[in-house]
Amino acid sequence: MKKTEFTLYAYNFRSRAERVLWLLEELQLDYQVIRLNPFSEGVKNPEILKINPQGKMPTLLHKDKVLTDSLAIMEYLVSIGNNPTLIPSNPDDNYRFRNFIYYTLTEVEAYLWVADQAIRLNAIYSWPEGTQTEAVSRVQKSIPHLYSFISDADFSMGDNFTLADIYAQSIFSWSMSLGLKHPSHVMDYLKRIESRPAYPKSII
Ligand SMILES: N[C@@H](CCC(=O)N[C@@H](CS)C(=O)NCC(=O)O)C(=O)O
Repeated sequence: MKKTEFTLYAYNFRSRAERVLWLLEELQLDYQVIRLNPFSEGVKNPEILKINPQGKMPTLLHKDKVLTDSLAIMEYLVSIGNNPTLIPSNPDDNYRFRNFIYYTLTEVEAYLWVADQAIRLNAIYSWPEGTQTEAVSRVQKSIPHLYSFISDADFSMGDNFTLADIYAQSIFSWSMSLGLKHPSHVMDYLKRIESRPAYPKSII
């Protein structure tokens, strides 16, 4: 049997691995997904630790390489893929793109992650009572800046679909799973990007 070029390890529930899955589809790369249960009785799955000692998902195997960290994996895939417009190259567009990514990473995702640690992953991360509420309220304060990137244009960066759209979908849907509501122009944008043919049917 022919070996696939990429193997994506993902959890059997929503995680940052879904970002990488979507990009593999956009780039029409040859891949397989292995979904694993991360824990059994509070102990990390040894199969995951064997592949990535951090025990984190996503983990992507390509040739002899073990790639980790969703955004770094996505940039790697763009660098070897066939669609360079996924990362804007001219200085102004690239600034807007980086501004979106870095702001989201530090001001929004960091708190979504703490909230999730305090809820879904509480067995391994023990946060004090009230952490979830505080983390969600910080997301509530920081996320409106992202709304200003969404307009009548098809995508967050204008006319081209970019990694920022995959990331935005991940962040907006993650925050909705924690009870946040978004304005109607953002919900319309989500419908628009989720209707792309490459949006994976198997996304969790
Ligand atoms: N910065 C990493 C974070 C990876 C990460 O923490 N993934 C979560 C799932 S979304 C995980 O594996 N959590 C298990 C743990 O923290 O032990 C990325 O963007 O890929």
